[in-house]
Amino acid sequence: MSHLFGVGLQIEIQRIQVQFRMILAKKGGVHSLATCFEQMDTNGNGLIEFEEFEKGLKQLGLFPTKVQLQTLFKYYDSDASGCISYNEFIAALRDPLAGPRLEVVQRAWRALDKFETGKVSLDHLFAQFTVSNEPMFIAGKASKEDLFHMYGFENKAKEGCVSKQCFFDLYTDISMGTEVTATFVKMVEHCWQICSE
Ligand SMILES: [Ca+2]
Ligand SMILES: [Ca+2]
Repeated sequence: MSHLFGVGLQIEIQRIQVQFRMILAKKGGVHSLATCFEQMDTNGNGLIEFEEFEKGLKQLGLFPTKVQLQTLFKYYDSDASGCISYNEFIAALRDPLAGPRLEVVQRAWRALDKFETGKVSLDHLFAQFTVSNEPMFIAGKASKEDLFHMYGFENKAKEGCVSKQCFFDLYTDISMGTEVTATFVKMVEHCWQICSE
């Protein structure tokens, strides 16, 4: 009996998650994740407590029941510390890369990490990084350095290298903010010069 109840609850929670993701995607993907987190964290301590989580979801038009809310909160709070950190928040809301989106990121990584070491140096990334198709670059609003910085590779690097996991996480975030799959694929192909033709 409790098992059946559990399955029903899981489906409800999935439904809430889908709605939550759709709201965030409409607001602009990964950038809205950061904004959303800040707005939910009303006492500004860098963590989302249970009450903040409940209020925040309500403000977005989501009204889970108390049981759903508790389950959802536990799912987000993966280390069971009693509050949701920013990393936990992002991890819970990420849409995994799939289909052509996953394929193109895999292709980009293979082109960068030719010897399959699982990491690529920042210097090599920067050398391969191509911005000639970026609207901000074309408009003269951002340099190659600016754009590289916007991608956040330096922040993710350890000892001057970006790991495969970081690279995929970064593109998972970018993918969330890019509604059309063809646009995402083209962007990655141009960026790393792996156009298929
Ligand atoms: Ca807080
Ligand atoms: Ca936590």
